[in-house]
Amino acid sequence: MRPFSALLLLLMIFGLSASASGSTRVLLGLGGPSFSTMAEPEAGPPTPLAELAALGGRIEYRYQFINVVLAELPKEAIQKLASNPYIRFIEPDGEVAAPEPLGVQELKLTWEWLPWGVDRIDAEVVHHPPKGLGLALIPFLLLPLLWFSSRSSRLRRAGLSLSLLALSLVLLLLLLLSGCEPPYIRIRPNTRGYMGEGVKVALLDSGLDPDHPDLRANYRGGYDFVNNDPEPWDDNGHGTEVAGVLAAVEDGSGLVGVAPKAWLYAVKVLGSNAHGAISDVVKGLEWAIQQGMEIANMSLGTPEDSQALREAVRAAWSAGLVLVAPAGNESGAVLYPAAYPEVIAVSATTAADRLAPFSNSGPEVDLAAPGEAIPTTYPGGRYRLASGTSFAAPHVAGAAALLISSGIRDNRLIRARLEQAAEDLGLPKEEQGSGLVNAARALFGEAIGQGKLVTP
Ligand SMILES: [Ca+2]
Ligand SMILES: [Ca+2]
Ligand SMILES: [Ca+2]
Ligand SMILES: [Ca+2]
Repeated sequence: MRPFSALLLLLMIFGLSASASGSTRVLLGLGGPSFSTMAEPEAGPPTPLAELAALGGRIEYRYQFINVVLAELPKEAIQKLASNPYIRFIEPDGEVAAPEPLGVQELKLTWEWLPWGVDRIDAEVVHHPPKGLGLALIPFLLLPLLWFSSRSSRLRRAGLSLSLLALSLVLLLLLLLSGCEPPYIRIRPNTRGYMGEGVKVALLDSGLDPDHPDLRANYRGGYDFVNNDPEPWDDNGHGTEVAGVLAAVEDGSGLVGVAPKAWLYAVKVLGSNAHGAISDVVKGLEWAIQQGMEIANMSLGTPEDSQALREAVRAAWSAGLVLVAPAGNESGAVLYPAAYPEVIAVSATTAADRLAPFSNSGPEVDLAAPGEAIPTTYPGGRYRLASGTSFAAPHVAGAAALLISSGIRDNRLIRARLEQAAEDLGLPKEEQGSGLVNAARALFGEAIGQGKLVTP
């Protein structure tokens, strides 16, 4: 345990959050010097679980991937249990929430729309790398126009036509040799596109509407830790909004997401009010590891540091997951879990490339992404404009999915690529981190791929 002041503070928190029955839910970190759960050490202090039982506590859940248990405990017993040398920490099961929702607006879509954020981070370039042929055709198309509209002499028209023809051929040759070159992206000819095909993304959120026409094809399952059932339906809307940004399908109607063929797994850890328990987020991360997820997007946060969540995030990172979370919407400090080193903290930008006025900022921000007036899916087959860092995070998670579908598997390398390829918006580092995420630069850029690894 930390000094006594911390314990006192803890007791105050417990005093406030304890239920009427006088018992409270805690996360217990087990371990410590010569710890063994097998047997009680002779003439030593009792094992923490034995002492927990003796004090009238009850284990609710034992995590497999970190040495932590979720327990119900009479609040008088907390101080007693905290002095057990085999208990590394004891903390209340705190609350997380989707960052405060901001104004939303219903959308009516008549044809398939490329959302501005997907366009801004050049995900569409990764989906369909420009072949360059279109550009070379322009002079060809100008030929008849020139011929029929020109008042010059036959000879001059023939001369101009010939030079246009030559220009077309030169352009065609250049484009075939070097590929098309939008600013700062160099794409070799015959580069194939990527859409996040089959990349497993866990959305730790309020669930997902599996019947939404723009999500149905990518929904692959999940779990509801709030109601303990295998149907993580969205009774809030937030999770469905996050899902659409990440992986709305390209099907000719509605919207296109950042990774339109990524597989979505809804891990419901937030209830109908978009609030949830730290213990459920930790369960969600355990599920994500066990189910072989490659990315976990956690569009949720809390200002309170939690040792259990910190250890869960570290274990998920070690298991190879790319972890992404929003900075938060309080115009304040970066929330947890985004603030943990293993998690990519994402701030939100506007269409004018400024920091969105609501976005949190600070030294923990790793990347910026579009987060204001983002068109996305909403339960009931609907569409909405949503604002918040919650919708910036899935831009980054989607870009990671595009990288994974191109064959890059190492989460350290994926993160390094995303950060090295980010576009400097000229904002302070506290606001943009490494810069605005850019999927095309991360995949096709020249200045990258040198294998510099990020080790948080
Ligand atoms: Ca673009
Ligand atoms: Ca359910
Ligand atoms: Ca669509
Ligand atoms: Ca971080």
